Amino acid sequence: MIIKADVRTALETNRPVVALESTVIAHGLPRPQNLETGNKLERIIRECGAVHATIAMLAGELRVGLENSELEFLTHNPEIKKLSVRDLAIALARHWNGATTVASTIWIAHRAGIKVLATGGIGGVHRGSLPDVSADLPELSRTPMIVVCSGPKVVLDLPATREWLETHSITVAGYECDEMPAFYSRASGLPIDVRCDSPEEVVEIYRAQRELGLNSALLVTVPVPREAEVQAKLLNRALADSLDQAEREKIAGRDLTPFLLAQMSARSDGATLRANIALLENNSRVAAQIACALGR
Ligand code: PSU
Ligand code: MN
Repeated sequence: MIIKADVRTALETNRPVVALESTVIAHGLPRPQNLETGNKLERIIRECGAVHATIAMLAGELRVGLENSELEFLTHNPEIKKLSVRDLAIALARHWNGATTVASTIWIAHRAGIKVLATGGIGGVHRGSLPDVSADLPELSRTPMIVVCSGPKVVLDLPATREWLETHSITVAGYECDEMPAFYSRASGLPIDVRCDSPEEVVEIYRAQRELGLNSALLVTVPVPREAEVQAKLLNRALADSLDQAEREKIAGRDLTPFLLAQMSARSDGATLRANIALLENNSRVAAQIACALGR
């Protein structure tokens, strides 16, 4: 594992660090917004007084913290693989370049000693009867980190995903909200376990988890900023059409989530893309504030 010098120094001196995943940049957002967003998220974290550590695999090496040129490489290269935990060993053995999902990013970040990750929406239980369950979920159940997101992606089976989180003892906090947000939408009708109104309140619960010796993550769910929320009618229509399209084209496995996100954006005139970027920026800010509070 190669940890970038500024990240290593921050970890050694107990300064705040926020991990970022790279699949959202390489596969979740289109060009050129992906690179712009990647740079912006890093800048937001810096401006909040924390050190950013974007995680990826380059030429078979686990990388914690990237140079600008490396981030750019990830956003401009169609050959970049989407690596979940099951792929890490193959990528290492075969010297691949790949972007890491939430699952593989927290696997790496935790082993590097990082306590906070920011992302957009976590993976979960897909709709349909297969069942297709993201590796994000089991990894969250065994990784003691704070994961800041806007809930599971709305393309998923949200009630089933909420049940999975509960069964596997992943504590779900609502950040300044009373129900679990659903990615592009502030509402899901599904419960949170606890409401937190400040970074300090999040840190208290995280510390209590560690005191109890629990291994699961603290999922901090932050609603998309009001002005960027996608209106329910537009969202539901785009969603139904996108799900139909995926079924017609028999999209499955690792391609399903990126396909659905791209479809949603095309079918909403970019409204979902604007929401995705706004919530990523906001989540990065909240994650940095939590990382700073952890050090106090
Ligand atoms: N958040 C976003 N966009 C994304 C993702 C998260 O706003 O594209 C990525 C994360 O890397 C997450 C992955 O781990 O989508 C889930 O993919 P899957 O359903 O195949 O596990
Ligand atoms: Mn899957």
